[in-house]
Amino acid sequence: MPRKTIPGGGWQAIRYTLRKALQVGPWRLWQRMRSRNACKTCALGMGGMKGGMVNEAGHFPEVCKKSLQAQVADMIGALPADYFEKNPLEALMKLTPKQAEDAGRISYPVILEPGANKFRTISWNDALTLISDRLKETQPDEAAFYASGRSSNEAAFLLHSFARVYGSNHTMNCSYYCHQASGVGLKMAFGTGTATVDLDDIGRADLVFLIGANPASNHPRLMTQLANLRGRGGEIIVVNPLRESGLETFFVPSQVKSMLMGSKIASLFVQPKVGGDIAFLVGVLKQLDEQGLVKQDFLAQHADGHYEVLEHVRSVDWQRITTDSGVDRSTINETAAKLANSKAAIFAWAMGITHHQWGVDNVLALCNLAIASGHIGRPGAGMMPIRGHSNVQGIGSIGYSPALQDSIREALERAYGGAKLPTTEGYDTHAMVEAADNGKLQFLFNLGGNLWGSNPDSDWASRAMQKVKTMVYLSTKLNPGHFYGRGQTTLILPVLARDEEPQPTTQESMFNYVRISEGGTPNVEGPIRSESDIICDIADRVLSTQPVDWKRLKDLREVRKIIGEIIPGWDKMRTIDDTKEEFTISGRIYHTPAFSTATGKASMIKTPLPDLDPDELMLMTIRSEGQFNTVVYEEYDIYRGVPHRYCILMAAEDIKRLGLKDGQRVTVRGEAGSMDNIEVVEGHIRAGVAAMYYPESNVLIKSRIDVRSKTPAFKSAPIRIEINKSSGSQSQTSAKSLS
Ligand SMILES: Nc1nc2c(c(=O)[nH]1)N[C@H]1C(S)=C(S)[C@@H](COP(=O)(O)OP(=O)(O)OC[C@H]3O[C@@H](n4cnc5c(=O)[nH]c(N)nc54)[C@H](O)[C@@H]3O)O[C@H]1N2
Ligand SMILES: Nc1nc2c(c(=O)[nH]1)N[C@H]1C(S)=C(S)[C@@H](COP(=O)(O)OP(=O)(O)OC[C@H]3O[C@@H](n4cnc5c(=O)[nH]c(N)nc54)[C@H](O)[C@@H]3O)O[C@H]1N2
Ligand SMILES: [Mo]
Repeated sequence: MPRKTIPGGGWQAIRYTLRKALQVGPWRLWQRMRSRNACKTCALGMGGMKGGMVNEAGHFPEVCKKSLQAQVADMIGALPADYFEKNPLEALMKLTPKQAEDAGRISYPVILEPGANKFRTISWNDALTLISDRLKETQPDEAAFYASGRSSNEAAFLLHSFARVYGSNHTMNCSYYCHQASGVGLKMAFGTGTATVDLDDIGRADLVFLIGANPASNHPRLMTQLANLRGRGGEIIVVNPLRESGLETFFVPSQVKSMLMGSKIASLFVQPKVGGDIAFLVGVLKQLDEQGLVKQDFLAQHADGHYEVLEHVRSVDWQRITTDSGVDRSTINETAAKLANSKAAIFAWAMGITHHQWGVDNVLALCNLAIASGHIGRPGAGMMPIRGHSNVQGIGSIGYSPALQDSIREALERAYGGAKLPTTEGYDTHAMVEAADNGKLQFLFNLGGNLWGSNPDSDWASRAMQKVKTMVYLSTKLNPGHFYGRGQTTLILPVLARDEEPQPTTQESMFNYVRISEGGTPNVEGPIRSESDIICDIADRVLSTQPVDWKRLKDLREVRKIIGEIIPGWDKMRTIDDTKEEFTISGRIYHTPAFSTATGKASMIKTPLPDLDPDELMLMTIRSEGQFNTVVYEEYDIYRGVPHRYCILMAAEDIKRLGLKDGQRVTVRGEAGSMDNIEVVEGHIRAGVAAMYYPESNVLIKSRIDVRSKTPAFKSAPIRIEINKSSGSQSQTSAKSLS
């Protein structure tokens, strides 16, 4: 029997909120939640000048468990002054992600020197001098700058522009491990790489096609929109190998009726195989074509490439489609009928689509379906990648990538007094870690995030990162990446979160909406500094004042003016400090079928079906409701009924086939490594597919990279199950798997 699962939202979410509030004081938490700052968690976006817990449409209250988790986590006390004295490296390496997170806010700079077994405190002056001296000694081509999407547009802009003036284009961000395939695919199809719809469009749609995403736990506020859509008679097609309970019924905490009765979410739940999405999408298109339901007039006027795509779709036979997708013909036909009957459909997706070697093809197959069914370039219809980090889209928009468009580079050179910026393309994230492993990286600067924890093949990531001469982290909290992803010399510098910054900053949501965060006062005491201030100080020490006066750029109004001048669609940023006007970036949302491609038409591009071994057990590494990426807040996963993180979720059929039992401990062997003492949990997952939690399971995964997006296949890793010879305790498993 599958374990008992709990539907999404509801009283448990409210009880959790109350418990969290008591940890830091309800009034104090309320004030923080209501402060005028963009929410720190996902990219759905809320807060900003309209006030905390308000969305861009002005709706209040908007709140979810995650935003509370993140807020409370930043408010708990600081690391004790003697923390590193008491905890040598060896002890730090035994911390689980949750223990590292719970240790407290980093509130003073520390350094780990070559050969030392303990971090020691270091003054800001000494830390910044050491960092700038090391940068001066390093060839710019051997220095890299990673950013996670947690930082502000201003800090990210300062860091990438400093790196380029210094001479390095190795500026990459976490999106290479996240939505890069969406950006690449959307750009190929429509000429822009982000959502083509805004928040209001969800209110206009009558169908949402939700594939490879679990918003019930990862974007809970989207669930209100989905519940409302069902409430007004709309349809939701969910495509996911795992029957996520929150995608069937969700209890929206802010709606009385929903809290009592629950809101139905999926009107059709399709469970494909991992790797079966393209076959399924091609099948739906084939059915539309066979029924004469493809919008031929729309294609003739507004699309390119449709002949080739339709020819391909016709050439794939039904047998292959149903076998490869694992979806039967009647479900494919039902999906096609719902799409054809819809007046306005939105296609929404997340990591279940991008985390594959065929990630870009997955996105293109979705675009093909949207174009051929005419659900693009109209109000209420279009593409909606459900983004991850709260500002991952912003840092990409303002140029945090290994290659700047020529026009932006030239504009930046002009804005920076004629500075000459490098033109060769820098490393993507995976290529950067490979360069480190090949001894080609001397210096690595991390603006937030947990690069080590987000990498596939943890042993490889440890080995590669430990070769780097100087490793610098700007972080709010500790995570295992600081210890396993250490360099020969490692500095951890404490930074303020956005609601603690002395100056306002900005963030961009997944709907291309730029918010202002007003800032505030630090939650904990200590010499904690703002990200942008640290970056300007380093830049000033390395490059002095010519041609750029970095000290002047400490005034973030100046940075916003430059961004407004050089980034297309961001004109309003120039005057935002006077107007306080939050805005939607122009040129990205398509309410008419005029696209940003060279021809102005949407491009349809053929998507081959991946060749997969049908007998292989495929692992998808996923998130639980109680974590935010590599940060673990709670060990259990209530939505899926999984008691702790060292579990493997499997179908009853596979459990039986392999001669296992629910609750049994096994060894899971992947291409890169293995994990012992993993508990088998029976779940509502399709046969042939298993699920485990990221980041712990990254020890198993070999880097199979999608050539176009450079994204590792985190959701299609072949594994084997072995019966445990010896059984140990759970903590031994975690320590072993990490070392
Ligand atoms: N609570 C919480 N919220 C978060 C985060 C978090 O860690 N915790 N992380 C943030 C970030 S950075 C991101 S990118 C997003 C991630 O948000 P999601 O993408 O929703 O998260 P995942 O758990 O990685 O995977 C999502 C779903 O994809 C399904 N899936 C896996 N493989 C396949 C496949 O081959 N085909 C199909 N159709 N489905 C598949 C899984 O069953 C799972 O339900 O969430 C953001 N919000
Ligand atoms: N196997 C597997 N691997 C994956 C994934 C998966 O689904 N499966 N998902 C991938 C995805 S979608 C992503 S986005 C990446 C995540 O990659 P990252 O963005 O690199 O990782 P996070 O876990 O979000 O980073 C957490 C750390 O950020 C720091 N931090 C928090 N807030 C701030 C802040 O305001 N400023 C600064 N400077 N630091 C801050 C804290 O120190 C915290 O410990 O992982 C990827 N890796
Ligand atoms: Mo992400």
